[in-house]
Amino acid sequence: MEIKVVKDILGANEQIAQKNRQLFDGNKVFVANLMASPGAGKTSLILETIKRLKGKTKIGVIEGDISSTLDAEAISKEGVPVVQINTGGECHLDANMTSTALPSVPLKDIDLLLIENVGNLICPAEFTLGENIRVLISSIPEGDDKPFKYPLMFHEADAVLINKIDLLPYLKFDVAAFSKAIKGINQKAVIFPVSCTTGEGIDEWVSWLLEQIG
Ligand SMILES: Nc1nc2c(ncn2[C@@H]2O[C@H](COP(=O)(O)OP(=O)(O)OP(=O)(O)O)[C@@H](O)[C@H]2O)c(=O)[nH]1
Ligand SMILES: [Mg+2]
Repeated sequence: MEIKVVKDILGANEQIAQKNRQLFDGNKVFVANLMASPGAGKTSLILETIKRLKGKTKIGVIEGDISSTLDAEAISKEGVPVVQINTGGECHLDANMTSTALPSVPLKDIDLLLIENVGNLICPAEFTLGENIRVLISSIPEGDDKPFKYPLMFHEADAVLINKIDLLPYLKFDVAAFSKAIKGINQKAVIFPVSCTTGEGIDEWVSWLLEQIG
């Protein structure tokens, strides 16, 4: 019985996600769903991406958090349209929450919508939002065993960013072993070691993102 309920929820989510996708496609907006643990660097990556694409690509942002508008305030300072979704306890965004935010997103005026999901390595992987790509941000302090512990998240990702590589001299993290573990779960995932602090690897990520937008 429990499994059936979960399937129904996910089926209903998928239907709304398809409607969101039609709206995105109709407005020629490319959408990236950014997923990660709390503090991995989702907002930092969005800020770095905005800086690199200023004057080239018109960006909008949806910020998903259980509570607060802190991340939305940081994005807003960059002069980018941003809408905050407070889930009020839910550990992920879903397609319905996203659709509720869309009337406040200027879809006609943007080319790229970056959606920061709620910080969590489990639930966000289950709920599509209507996005074109799913991006997972892992970070060095989390440890290199995460692909084994949270395989669904790694399986679902089109790209995996390994953030905070500036901390590699101080923490035990085997980038080669981590990358091999990801490839064992998901051969198609593109992997980018980056640092939002030093900027290393960010240009490579942004070039890839622009290629996806086409
Ligand atoms: N050393 C280092 N710190 C970083 C890097 N990227 C982000 N941080 C720091 O990590 C902390 C969390 O970064 P955020 O961008 O807020 O992370 P987040 O994933 O958006 O966090 P939540 O929205 O709370 O889930 C901040 O103190 C950042 O300054 C990095 O590349 N290197
Ligand atoms: Mg954030």
